[in-house]
Amino acid sequence: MTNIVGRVREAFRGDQRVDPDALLARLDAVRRFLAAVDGLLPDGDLVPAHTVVERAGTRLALSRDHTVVALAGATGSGKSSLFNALARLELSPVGVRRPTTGVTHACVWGPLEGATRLLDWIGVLPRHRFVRESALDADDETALHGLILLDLPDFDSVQRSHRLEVDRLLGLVDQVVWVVDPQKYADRVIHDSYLREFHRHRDVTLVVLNQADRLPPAELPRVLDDLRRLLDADGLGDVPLLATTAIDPAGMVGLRSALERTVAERQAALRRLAGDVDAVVAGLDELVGSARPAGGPDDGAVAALNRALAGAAGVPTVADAAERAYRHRAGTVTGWPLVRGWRRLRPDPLRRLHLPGPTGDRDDPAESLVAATSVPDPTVAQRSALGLAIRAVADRAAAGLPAAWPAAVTTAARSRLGDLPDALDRAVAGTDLGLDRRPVWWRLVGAVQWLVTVAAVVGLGWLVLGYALRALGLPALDNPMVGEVPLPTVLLLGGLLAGLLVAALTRPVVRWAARRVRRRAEQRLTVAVAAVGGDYVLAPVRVVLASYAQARDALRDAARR
Ligand SMILES: Nc1nc2c(ncn2[C@@H]2O[C@H](COP(=O)(O)OP(=O)(O)OP(=O)(O)O)[C@@H](O)[C@H]2O)c(=O)[nH]1
Ligand SMILES: [Mg+2]
Repeated sequence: MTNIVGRVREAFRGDQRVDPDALLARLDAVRRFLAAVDGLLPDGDLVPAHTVVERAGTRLALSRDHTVVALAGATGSGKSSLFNALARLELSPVGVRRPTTGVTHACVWGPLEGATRLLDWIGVLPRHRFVRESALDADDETALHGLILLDLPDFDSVQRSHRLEVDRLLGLVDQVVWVVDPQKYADRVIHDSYLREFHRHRDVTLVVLNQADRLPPAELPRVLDDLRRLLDADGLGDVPLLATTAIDPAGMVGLRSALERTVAERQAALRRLAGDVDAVVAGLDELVGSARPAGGPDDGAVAALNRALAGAAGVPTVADAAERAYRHRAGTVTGWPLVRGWRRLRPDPLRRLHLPGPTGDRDDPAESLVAATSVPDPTVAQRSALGLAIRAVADRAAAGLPAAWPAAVTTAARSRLGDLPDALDRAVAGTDLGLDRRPVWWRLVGAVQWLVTVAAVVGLGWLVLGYALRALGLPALDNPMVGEVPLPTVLLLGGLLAGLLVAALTRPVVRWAARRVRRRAEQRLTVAVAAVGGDYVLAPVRVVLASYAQARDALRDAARR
């Protein structure tokens, strides 16, 4: 399984330019990802992605000509002093009482108008916004045109509101200048809570060791080396590290030219957002991974599901009834005519289940609308077998997917469980069991039975008439002879024997045909029931698997720098 984060890291280059269109495409991929997983993954895990999409959309829609740079650091490190030194004006009060700066101050190089909406979004109060554009020194400052410098409160503040303000702004600004001083540069708070967290934004990160003048010149390289080592451990090995002295213009040259480069490149906003997308992708990687799901559950699990559905739908019961109905109906047509009527009085096995009777209709025409059969409800065992089969389908379909997905697949597989009984009932009721038409051979046999019965009745009548005439002393009938036996006797006995013989010969044929009917009914019902399983169990599962594939592809696109 290739790790997306790994690929992001590989693709990462500190000085790589970020193409705005490529960034927009990545953001679009994050949006597609969010759409694909909507309702499938826990909302809480998706907050950072939603935030980045929303924030990036707004930032890119606002001024791209401005670069928002924040001075962040511990109290007393000299943020406000650097801010004032860069502005060459005393804009943000510098004090001895700590913390001094409680609200963010902003200085805009160039006209304020273009920056106003950006500052509104960032949330700097109008009375703390300053403009650095003086006719006197306009030329000196042109290199910084487009810069919006923010002097942040202290992030290690005793004031909780300061920390919250800093955390909020660090999520919005384009570039951060971390200000440390010789005393506190190794503080754990700055490294553990802030710098380390910023490792994905190292191409918009700059670290300055301020108050360099407080160190003996020989000490400075040693402190810088030590700081560099700490930055390496924070994952910020390649970020620029400068020494500054806020109280001496000469000590500001390095920082000023670094900011001039940043402003000239106009890349900071794009790089920051690209870093945000990297962070989001890395956070989502575990949720989605890169497993390629099967197109659906395997054949074995589907076959087991279909068997369980057939059991729950009463397919064996209906197939059995179809076999008995065939025998019953054949009997009413091919049986000995004198007992047919009695047979007809017995209920048709299929009609007892409220399935189509001999004429293909139902007892009550209204029933066909609701298609409710009287097939017995599934037993507890059948229900639990169905539950297990659905679970197995979900498990097999979700095999190999990252943790959050199997639950989503199982939920999808069970999502229409409540509708399943009615759907199965409708499927059974709507299946043509192949019993609508009476086979021609039934009628032929029925006609033969009538013929031989009529012969027997004629023979009987003839004999009775002969006896009656003889009893009354009237002249006897002249019975024609068939060999040695009188014709009426031949008709009576022959008719009866022939009837029995036809019945005896027909019975095994009917049994054989009834078994075929049963098998055919079983096949057709199984197909109908499997279609219900496809619609009500497999289709929702496939939707989740398709969403997974879309999410995975979208995340892969979002990871592409
Ligand atoms: N010697 C020397 N002192 C400095 C330097 N930078 C700042 N200071 C002093 O350090 C103290 C704190 O400076 P600030 O600029 O208020 O520090 P801050 O980071 O803004 O502090 P908070 O607003 O409380 O977060 C002040 O007394 C400054 O004069 C520097 O480069 N060299
Ligand atoms: Mg300050």
